[in-house]
Amino acid sequence: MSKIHIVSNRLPYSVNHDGKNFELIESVGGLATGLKSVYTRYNGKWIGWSGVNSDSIDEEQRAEIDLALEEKSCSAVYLSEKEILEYYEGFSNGTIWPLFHYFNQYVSYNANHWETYKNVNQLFANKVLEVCEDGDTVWIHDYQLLLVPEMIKKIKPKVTIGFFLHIPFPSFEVFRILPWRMELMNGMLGADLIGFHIYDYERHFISCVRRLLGYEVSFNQIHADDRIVIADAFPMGIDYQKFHEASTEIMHKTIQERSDLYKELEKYFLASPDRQLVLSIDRLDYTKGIPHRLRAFARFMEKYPEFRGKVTLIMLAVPSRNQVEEYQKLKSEVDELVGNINGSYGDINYSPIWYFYRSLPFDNLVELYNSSDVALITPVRDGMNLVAKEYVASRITHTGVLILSEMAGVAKEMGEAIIINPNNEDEIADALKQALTMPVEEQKARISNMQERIQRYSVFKWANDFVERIDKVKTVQNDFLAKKISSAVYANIKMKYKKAGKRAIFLDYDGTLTSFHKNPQNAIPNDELFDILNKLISDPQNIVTIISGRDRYTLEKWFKDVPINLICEHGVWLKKQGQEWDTITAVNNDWMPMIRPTLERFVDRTPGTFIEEKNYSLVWHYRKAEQDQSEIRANELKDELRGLTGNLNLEIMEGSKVIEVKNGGVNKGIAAMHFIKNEQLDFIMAIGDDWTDEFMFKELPNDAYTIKVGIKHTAAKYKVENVEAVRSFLKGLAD
Ligand code: ADQ
Repeated sequence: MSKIHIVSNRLPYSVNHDGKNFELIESVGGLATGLKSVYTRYNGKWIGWSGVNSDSIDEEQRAEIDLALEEKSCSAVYLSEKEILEYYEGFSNGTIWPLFHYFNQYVSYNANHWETYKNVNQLFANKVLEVCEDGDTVWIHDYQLLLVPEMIKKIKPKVTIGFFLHIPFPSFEVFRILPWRMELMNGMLGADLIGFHIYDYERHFISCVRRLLGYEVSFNQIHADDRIVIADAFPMGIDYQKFHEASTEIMHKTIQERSDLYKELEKYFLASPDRQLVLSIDRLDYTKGIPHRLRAFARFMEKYPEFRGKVTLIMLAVPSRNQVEEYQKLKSEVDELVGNINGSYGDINYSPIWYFYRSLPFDNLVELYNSSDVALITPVRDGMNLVAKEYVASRITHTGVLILSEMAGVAKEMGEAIIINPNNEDEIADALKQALTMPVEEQKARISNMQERIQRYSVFKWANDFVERIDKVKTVQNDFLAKKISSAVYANIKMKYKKAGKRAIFLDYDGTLTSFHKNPQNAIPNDELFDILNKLISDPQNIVTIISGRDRYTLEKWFKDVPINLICEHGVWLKKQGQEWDTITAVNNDWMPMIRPTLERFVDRTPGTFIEEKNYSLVWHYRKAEQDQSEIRANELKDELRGLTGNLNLEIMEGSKVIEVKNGGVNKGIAAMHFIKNEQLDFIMAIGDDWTDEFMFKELPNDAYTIKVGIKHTAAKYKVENVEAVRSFLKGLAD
């Protein structure tokens, strides 16, 4: 069985090291638990940083740590103090983190940090390359390792790579700000499957791929140069049972068995039974909207004074990245706000806010989830937010209310929460009132619905889903590989070619013999192409035909010195060498004045597009236009045209960045068959790249060699990657 390896910035064990001795401490976080279930089941390794500063240990100590980690199937990357500072705190947390969370003002642009980020990503990739073999799968996590997929793929293309981003992927307008945007994009596209928490991030990523790299995308399949890459959404879950069971257990404990924290809470409740608790938990991070939340809580105290003395906000902030200046400033701001609010609304017996700046053991966390009437989770931007799910999972009585920011990925799944805009203090104040007075029946209905969903889609299901999807990506990719012309297939075609008495060869032009140009008039054949064609034509046994959607004047002009056959406008016009232009069906253009105004309207609305009028067709070109917009317009246009062309016997053809309307009853397949109908042929071959060529692939006899250029689905028997591959294939045949 092939293995699955996990790669993340941190290993699921941290190494506690006092300069002499060390111990391994297992991480009990949900992600670690979920992923451990994957790499242990599939016999893989977990590659990551152990948290040790490599400057502080010698070779011997490192070997000892490695050995201990080896027993846990972990393989450690070691980072020096400088690397930690520049790769982790610098580029990861000082550049990518703020930018991807839309905090442009905090983004640092430091070329040294970028260099170190690249180098450290290479260290991770090297470590992975040491442990993985062809056929294995590697699942890489998060924004610290965006370049690792490409680094692995380059060296070991037969390793399947999954990548999951735990934070938001920003819109193109934000992502484009980064000087290193291309490198990061290409880095990620080394993966075969790229996962995000929600569809919005996937959509942003795909739009960046289109705009920055110009790759075609159909649905969520990205047609990269040599591979299909799939982007998809996998909303991460939690270990639901763990929270639910721990909460049940805690509920059944006597007061004496409970923690000190709970005993304090109990005193508070006993003092006044109508008291209510609002809970907020996060890392102290500017993305979590903590100052906004505090101001909104003050607004609530102000607006609804009847709750003063009765409602307390327990605010838990886990210290985080406290070396970074923005985090230090945030800490001061939060300290000050808490002080102000407690000063303004508290008294000797009552503090509106209980503020804890520390991490808590799991049991305490569950106790808090269990005892709080409301969870107030208001990030200004958050990839997912697991605290929301943990709160819901811990509500074993099904009571409780979740107030949730619409800016958290989790809001997409939790429609039953009270959804707020974190910047709207008034709305949050009202939401608090609504939550604190919500009838129990309504609370139960809302919580139960959410519980059902997060129980089903746990972190284990999430991890399994991702792994299964990687397998499906392989199937899509293999569809291409299965048809790719191998050396054995090539040898066979060449042998049949040599033996054949008479041969017909149909070659599409744009995207097959030559690459696309923004301006189609610039896609002129070059000397290399003329050489190849002349070689093929010089063999009297060959009937070589260019079969294209182009108009006849252009092709005639370009190939006037080459004795080649031409089929133009998708089969409307045919010209055998030495003969005049001919057509196989009676076609007319009466329909053009009716259709043209529609196309003109689309040109007016879509900058960069234009109309080409061929003899028997009208074409709307959108290659030069802004990609996302023009694709939407193309769909609209097709839709409108379908309505208009119903009774006119017209065909709407979608080529590569063109929509063409032409007389029905003519296509490349019919034309090619017409061309060879009286010939005695031993070898037929057709090469083309877009779906107008599919007519040819379908119509030609079964024993024809039909070859698709590119990785899209096709009726052709074989595939080649690109124009260069077509040229070298034809050169090989003709030699
Ligand atoms: P985080 O930004 O860390 O994660 P979150 O998803 O809420 O945010 O996870 C926090 C975790 O820390 C929770 O499991 C919670 O129980 C724990 N925790 C919080 N406060 C604690 C405390 N005081 N003591 C102990 N434990 C505490 C990033 C992204 C998120 C994304 C996750 C997972 O920023 O958007 O949801 O990764 O992909």
